[in-house]
Amino acid sequence: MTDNAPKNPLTLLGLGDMGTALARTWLAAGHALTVWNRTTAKAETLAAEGAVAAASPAEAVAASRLVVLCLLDDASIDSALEGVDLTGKDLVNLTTGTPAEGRARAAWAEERGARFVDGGIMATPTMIGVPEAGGYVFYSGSRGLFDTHREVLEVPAGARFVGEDPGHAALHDVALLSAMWGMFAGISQAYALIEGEDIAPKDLSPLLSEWLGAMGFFVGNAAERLTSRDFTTGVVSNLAMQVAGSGTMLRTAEEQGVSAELVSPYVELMRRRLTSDPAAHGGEDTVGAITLLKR
Ligand code: FVH
Repeated sequence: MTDNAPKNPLTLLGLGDMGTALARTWLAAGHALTVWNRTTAKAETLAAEGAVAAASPAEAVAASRLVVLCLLDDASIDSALEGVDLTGKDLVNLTTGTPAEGRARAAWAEERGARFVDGGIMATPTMIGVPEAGGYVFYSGSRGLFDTHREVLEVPAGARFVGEDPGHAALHDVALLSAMWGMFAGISQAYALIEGEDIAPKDLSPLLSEWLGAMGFFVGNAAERLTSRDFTTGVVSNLAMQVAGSGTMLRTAEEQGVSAELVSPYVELMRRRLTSDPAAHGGEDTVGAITLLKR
């Protein structure tokens, strides 16, 4: 192969913000890329940049063994691939979904004679093709598919294979996003508390960043305690104290005229753990409260 000969071909279905960002990295890396999008104008834009615009999903799928999906949601996959022959294809689904949707989609692909890997993108479109931005994609499902196409999959962002259960990429994705939402909720509460006071958000900002960094130890602490089921050894801030302290947080919100709706569910969870058996749980780490979440 000469230096400018096209590299491994692939097909991409879905040219929204994320799909377009992915497509541009594969084109820039010299891959022969066939694209399809429901709204054809987006495919024409990519065609002007070197992709081949297919007239239909069937034509796009027929063009390459590796077929990547980056559509809005799981339902849009059915709508795009209804009746399309997937025999012998390697399907990589980067559409965000639940673990159950990932597993059902894997069975659906297998019934149609395709190998399947589900993906969870841990990046925004602006992080795609920018290695220093730290974005990556969780993959799970067929190890054989992943190994065959790893090099192509690593072009837009890092690739982390998290096992052969096709639901696990989505589960990792949602676990990390859930932690992110919790963090966003806490940060939102902090800024709401100072609103209207003589404290500028830009002055609180570095303090918040520093504090969240210092409190990052909770991630590893929780993992260790959930593994050992030891919630009491070496506790530095126990549950009884945290629950007592939460009263101050709630009263401060009240004084500042700020709703406590973002933080009160976590306070309630800690309180429930404590009141279920104060003698047993008062000296515990707050990690013990996690055990109440599983239904
Ligand atoms: N953008 C982001 O920040 C996040 C980052 C993490 C991963 N998500 C997920 O990536 C999937 C695609 O997201 P997106 O940003 O590209 O989304 P849109 O710009 O809204 O594009 C949606 C594409 O899906 C096509 N589409 C929608 N419905 C259908 C359908 N029924 N049949 C066929 N295609 C459909 C849509 O086509 P069109 O509107 O242009 O015709 C776009 O190509 C997504 O799962 C995120 O959760 C992104």
